[in-house]
Amino acid sequence: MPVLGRLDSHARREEVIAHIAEAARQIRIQDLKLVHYAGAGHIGGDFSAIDILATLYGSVLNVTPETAEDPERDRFILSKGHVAGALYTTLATFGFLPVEELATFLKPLSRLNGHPNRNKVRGIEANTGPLGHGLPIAVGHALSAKLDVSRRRTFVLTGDGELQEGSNWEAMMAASQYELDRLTVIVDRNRLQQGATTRETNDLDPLDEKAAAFGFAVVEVNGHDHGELLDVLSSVPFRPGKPTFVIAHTHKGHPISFMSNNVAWHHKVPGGEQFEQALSELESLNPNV
Ligand SMILES: Cc1ncc(C[n+]2csc(CCOP(=O)(O)OP(=O)(O)O)c2C)c(N)n1
Ligand SMILES: [Mg+2]
Repeated sequence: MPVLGRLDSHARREEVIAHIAEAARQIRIQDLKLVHYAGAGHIGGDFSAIDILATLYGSVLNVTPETAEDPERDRFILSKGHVAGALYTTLATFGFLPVEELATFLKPLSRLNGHPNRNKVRGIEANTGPLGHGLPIAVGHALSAKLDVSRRRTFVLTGDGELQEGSNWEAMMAASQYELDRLTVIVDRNRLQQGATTRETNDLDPLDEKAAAFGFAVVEVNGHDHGELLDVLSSVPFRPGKPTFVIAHTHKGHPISFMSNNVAWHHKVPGGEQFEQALSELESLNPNV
């Protein structure tokens, strides 16, 4: 698999979108293999987040493998750390770690653990896994950027079930108090958590009104539409002095026919026939590549 680069704002929009779409397809293929061969993982949440990750690393984030230690790089924090597999496959696709290393996922002595570890893998900004920690860490990064009078931006991806953790709302109050308009919270709004819908568990709606009441500029996107994601994520902030809250409407397991929007695929592992079918569905997304 060729390593992909980041396309910047000088590239044509259609070219960038095609680049992101191909990256997302490659990431899903790698992620399917990763989960299948490891016999564990969170493929449903991986697949709902991958279009967002591909857009961020494919064009939006000002970070490459060469600038992964640059203090002025943009920061991305994966707060829903259970989808570490999606982050590793994204980082490998964009050259932060060798693609061959993905085969070590969850193996003894591998640095590709079930949750991301910033001390082990270049490009990972925070150790996450216990839900509700990434957004508070992101607020710290965004505040430090503001104190440095820096233009670096901070993006954090949370699950929607994860937003049931009160720590997020404390952090959001602080973000709004400090007017952290270079902070963007992206919510993977797939309406499913582990074993149940968010509505059955602890309903978040009206999420847009709640985030606005906490001082955020709120925008909603189709979290699988690369054009919409690109336009929104590259246009933040929308309101001077306000942090941004992007509600990305997604489906767990997207776009696999038998996984999409099915809560069983939170951490189910595709066996032989399911693996083959999912692989052929992904390969046929763009047979020319
Ligand atoms: C504090 C905490 N409680 C429970 C878990 C176990 N857990 C892992 S994923 C998950 C469901 C998360 O749902 P959501 O945030 O909606 O993620 P997604 O649907 O994107 O997979 C749970 C309960 C955890 N990682 N951390
Ligand atoms: Mg969810």
